Amino acid sequence: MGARLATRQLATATPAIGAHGCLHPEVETMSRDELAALQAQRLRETLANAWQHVPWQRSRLEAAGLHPDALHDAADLRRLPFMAKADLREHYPFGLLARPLAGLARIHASSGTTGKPTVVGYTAGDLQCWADLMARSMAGAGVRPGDLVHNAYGYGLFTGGLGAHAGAERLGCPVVPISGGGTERQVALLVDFGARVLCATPSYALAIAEVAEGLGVNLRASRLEVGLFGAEPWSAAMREQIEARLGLVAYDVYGLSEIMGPGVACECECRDGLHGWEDHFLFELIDPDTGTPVPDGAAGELVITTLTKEALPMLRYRTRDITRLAAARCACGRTHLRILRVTGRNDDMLIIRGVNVYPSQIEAVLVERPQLAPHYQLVVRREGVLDALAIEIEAQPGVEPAAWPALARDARHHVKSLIGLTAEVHVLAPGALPRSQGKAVRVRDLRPAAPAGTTAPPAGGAR
Ligand code: DLL
Repeated sequence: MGARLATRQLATATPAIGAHGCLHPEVETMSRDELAALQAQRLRETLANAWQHVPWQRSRLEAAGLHPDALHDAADLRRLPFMAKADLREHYPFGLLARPLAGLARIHASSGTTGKPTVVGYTAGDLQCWADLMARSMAGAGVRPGDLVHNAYGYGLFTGGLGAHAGAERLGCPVVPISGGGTERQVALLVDFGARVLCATPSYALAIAEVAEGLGVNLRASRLEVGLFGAEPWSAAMREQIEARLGLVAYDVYGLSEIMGPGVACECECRDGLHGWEDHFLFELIDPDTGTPVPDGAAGELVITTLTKEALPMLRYRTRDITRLAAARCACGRTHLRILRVTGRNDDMLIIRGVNVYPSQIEAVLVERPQLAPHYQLVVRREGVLDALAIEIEAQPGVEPAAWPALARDARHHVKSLIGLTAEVHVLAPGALPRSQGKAVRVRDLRPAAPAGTTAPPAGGAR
């Protein structure tokens, strides 16, 4: 009995955390040259895996003249055309997997709002890598072994719940696997169990704050200290709101099911961009119109190649996410590049009377107005040949209805002067708009048929 317990203790040994929360300091602070060599080596292995096991990938590689053995460095990959979500849909459900079903340990999917879901598969080794990277991400954000993690990301086909869960366990943290929803119960358990860490979408974190306030519960006085928020765009102003109302430090975590799930990139304590884990992924930033690399520091669409995925090697996947990259070494000492805040998806961009705008840009302007609540929706209509935008936003509780029209005029003025966009603003009663339990729906597109590429319903998924 004693011997068995001793073995079990060895198997679950608490991970050691280095300076600045580095869980894998030898990798996180590796020199750029070492990182490039590791990437080239892993890229060759990834190409070989795709070549041998995925006929569609092999024909792409052959057409590009890219034999895995001939690959010199990561730059050679630029000869290969991009791949997109449509490629996964076309090979639905399992056509791009490099392993037979029996060789998989798990399947996830993101449902989208139209058509077939995007299906992704993981080997046992893939799940281990994912747990390691999520644990690395959490450690960098200040989570420590033994911290109680309240995980309000949805469990199920969505990668958020199980991804954060496995990362927390890998870090040696007990997890409350509460999933999304049942917000009053979430508030009660946050208080009773005393979690130090909250994992949720930013919009759901706000919904939790709001319900707590309505119940007269002060979560600022709870033991919450760290929040890991992601899965949807959120502005700096939204971060301030969440921090003020929940009494924690909020970190941004990024990921997507096609590539892995949460933990592809995460902020460290410097909160100056999200470290993209370059020992497992190759990042490129392209002009979404031309497909060519953008100049250093410019905004573009993130393209990701997996370097260690066994079940689903992804080669030059267009994420549709718009961001900037920072290559300079971060003050924390990590050498992996930083992905700056993802402002939105290419396909969420609205073009209103010639002005290109992401919902998160509008959010940034609205959330700064103290008498408005951070609950809003953008409604797009067709008026004649032009698109028109209406912003629906709630007043803060306690603000007299008589003051709403003036608030609406003020918000309209700031949206016009800061973004250059003319929009009607409707201030609504507190609680008038639906609350999310996962990803918030920010755009209601009421146009008869949206022209391709201008806008689309938000990237969906089981939340
Ligand atoms: O949202 C994975 C995830 C779960 C990430 C939990 C972080 C936390 P999908 O459902 O496949 O996967 O959606 C991926 O969500 O392409 C982005 O458009 C958006 N997204 C994810 N994280 C962020 C973020 C998960 N931190 C899509 N900021 C991505 C902005 C984000 N957008």
